[in-house]
Amino acid sequence: MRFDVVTIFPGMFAPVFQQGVVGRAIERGKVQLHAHDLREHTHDRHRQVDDMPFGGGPGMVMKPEPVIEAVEAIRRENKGPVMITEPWGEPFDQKLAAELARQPGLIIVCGRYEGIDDRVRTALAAREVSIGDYVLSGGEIPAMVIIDAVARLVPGVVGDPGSLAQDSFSDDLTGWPQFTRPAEFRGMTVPEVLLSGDHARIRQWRRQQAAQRRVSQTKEVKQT
Ligand code: JEW
Repeated sequence: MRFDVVTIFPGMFAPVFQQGVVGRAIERGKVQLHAHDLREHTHDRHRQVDDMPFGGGPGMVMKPEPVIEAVEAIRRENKGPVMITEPWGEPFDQKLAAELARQPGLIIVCGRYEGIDDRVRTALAAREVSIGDYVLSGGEIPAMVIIDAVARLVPGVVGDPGSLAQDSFSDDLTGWPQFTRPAEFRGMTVPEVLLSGDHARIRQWRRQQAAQRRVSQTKEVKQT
């Protein structure tokens, strides 16, 4: 699967995706990631990517021409859908990640400043996606979140298919408490059941703990 990102900060992506599961997938050719510098698609001496908002107001807006020219160039190589990360977009969740993982690729445009001229969305039939309800300073980190979540669903990216199945199983994103050696650390012990070797009891304990985690997480959300 091929990911193309359009950004004014292309250097942000390599250090993140040189590491870990996705980094290995890139090395093995399962995933391709290209971060394109938006400024390479300007034609003026100042390589200007932003301008003042029509109607007035604070800040700057990303100009449409460089973004559209960048995406048109990328589209010759990447036939996937165009996405724009925006705080008001369609919520990004595991179900959407699974849907996007079936595409041949994704083209993600990262906004900065006060956002992108809305004609970009219209002209490119772009899908607006949000990773959550908080204010960020740009679309690069949301793009990384989407790439990470989608890339690990590409066949062969996650080494042990068992851990993948467990993640995407029935929206159970919680999991159970994990422990490793030592069995006792500063007086804190590991639940006896996990040392028992009784796999039926372990399975039952994990299911029950995961359910309990979901309940306590829901309570915390309600309190705020
Ligand atoms: C996000 C792209 C580009 C995505 C998620 N927040 C905010 C905001 C900004 C400008 C104007 C109005 C609100 C900052 N911003 C972005 C924020 C994505 C851009 C500019 C983004 N949160 N924030 N989930």
